[in-house]
Amino acid sequence: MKYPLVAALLFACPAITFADVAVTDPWARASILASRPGAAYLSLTSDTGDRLLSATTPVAGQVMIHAAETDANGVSRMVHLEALDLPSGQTVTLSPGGMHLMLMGLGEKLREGTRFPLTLTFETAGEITVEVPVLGVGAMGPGGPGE
Ligand SMILES: [Cu+2]
Repeated sequence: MKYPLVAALLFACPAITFADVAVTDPWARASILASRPGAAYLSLTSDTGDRLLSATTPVAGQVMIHAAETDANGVSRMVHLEALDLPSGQTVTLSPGGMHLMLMGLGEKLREGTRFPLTLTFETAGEITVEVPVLGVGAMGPGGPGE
């Protein structure tokens, strides 16, 4: 009699496709001045494909999704993204020199050793809140030089 097992699998499936973005290694750089925007970095993986629509945190007035673009003269500038596509099964990494979450209008400067909550809103997965540790001013990532 195998029906109970089939029923259990059917019930399990919706839970697998719902709320399924892995947010790994979130971190932010300490900022020198509150008047300068801060930056937060993390890695996002969605098994089913999703889109990061927005982010909020109590420590900043606004969080913007930025990419970095280098023009023909080798000058790097930041490009505002309305949303960040997460192709299914691929890890999208935000890191210094590339994509980042720009923390505009900081209430106070980000101090090394502190943490702040960051709420990410995804098209399919909905809201996911992570704790973001603040690393050193020259840090390149968790476990990297300058941590
Ligand atoms: Cu930026």
